[in-house]
Amino acid sequence: MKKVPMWLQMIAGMVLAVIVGLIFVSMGISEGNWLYSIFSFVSNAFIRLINMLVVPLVITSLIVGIAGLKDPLKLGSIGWKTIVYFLSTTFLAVIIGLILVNLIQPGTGFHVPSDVKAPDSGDMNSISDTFLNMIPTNPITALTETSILQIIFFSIFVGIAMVFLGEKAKPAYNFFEAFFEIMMKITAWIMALAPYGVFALIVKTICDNGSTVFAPLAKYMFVVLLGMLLHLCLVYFTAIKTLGKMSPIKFLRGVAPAWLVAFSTASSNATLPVSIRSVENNLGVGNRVSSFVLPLGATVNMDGTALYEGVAALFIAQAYGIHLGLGSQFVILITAALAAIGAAGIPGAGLITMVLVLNAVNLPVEGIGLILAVDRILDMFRTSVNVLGDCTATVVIGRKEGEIDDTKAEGVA
Ligand code: DAS
Repeated sequence: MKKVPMWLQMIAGMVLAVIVGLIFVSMGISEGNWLYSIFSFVSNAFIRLINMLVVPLVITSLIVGIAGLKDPLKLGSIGWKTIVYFLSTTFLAVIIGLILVNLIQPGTGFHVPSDVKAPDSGDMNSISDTFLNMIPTNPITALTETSILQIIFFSIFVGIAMVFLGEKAKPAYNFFEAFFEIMMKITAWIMALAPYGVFALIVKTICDNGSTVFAPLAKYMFVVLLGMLLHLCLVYFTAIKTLGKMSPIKFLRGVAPAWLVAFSTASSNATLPVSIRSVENNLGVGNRVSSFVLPLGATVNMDGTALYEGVAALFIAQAYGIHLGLGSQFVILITAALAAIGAAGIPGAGLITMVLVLNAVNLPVEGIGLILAVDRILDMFRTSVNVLGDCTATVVIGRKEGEIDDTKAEGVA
């Protein structure tokens, strides 16, 4: 019998969960009822499992991704251009997301009952504190206290040092690589539980908030998708045209195999072989560029995820009726970018690192329950944007390095 596609299973599960949730609401089932307790237990357990992954997955993904560059010479002209391009597009993505979520306010008017206190309103010195607090005075306490920004900061240093140490760091690289494989296996198991976790969360969320939850969720999805579309048109197409000296339509057609695989797998890592083949065979990008930019990009360049993290954090704040000042939103800008850098190229990674953005501005981690129901659908779109961002980088840097053979791209025109 033909396997039902994942996306169809997901939508069917969500519809069923909504029906069950509405039946529970009509029966007056709420907190205190044994049925409600079962769904509450399953959803809380699932959120705790996601929390469990954050630290080990971020550490191993970053160290292996950066140390995997192997050749410090690659950190030469290609390296620095790539890092500047990656950081610029990531911050632009978060800025686009923050502008939209402040303008459209998808979570406003939908108050989740909670005694969560509003974080201190951000002011200028909290911005310098954000940067200072990123530097761990003790990496071990950063681990035990789950100071994710400090963990990311330290992991990036470890990865770069391993690149320069080369063979001397081989044992460490082998350890972290094996640990990353272990973490990806555990993540895959936990993500396999997602349909059950999402089902329980939808039922619990409807029991807690009634059917009023749909409109804000739909608006939240609209803001994320609109933000990614704007990022594609305003940032990527401009970069491809002005810096890559290539037609955006030719580019999109050339990398179509990559973003289609990214959409269906929701995994940048799984798409990597297709991305490399697409930019080399269809756009004429040289292997010297693609073999550096794409593997690094699949690990640290996730513009779709960064935009999503910024929007989701503010949506949760709005839903809890918490006003975040400019300083706090600046903290979100930095942490959403770092959360995207720390996210692994596997399904659900963006949701996992979401925890650090919420922690950074004292937002309740349970807020993830509000967005989890639609996360897998958004993951497919944000992974597509992540992969597209990596591919635009190869065209822009390839052009700067004189590593694009336009004759190869002719057939794609
Ligand atoms: N699924 C991740 C990726 O592979 C992105 C995310 O979870 O945000 O890029």
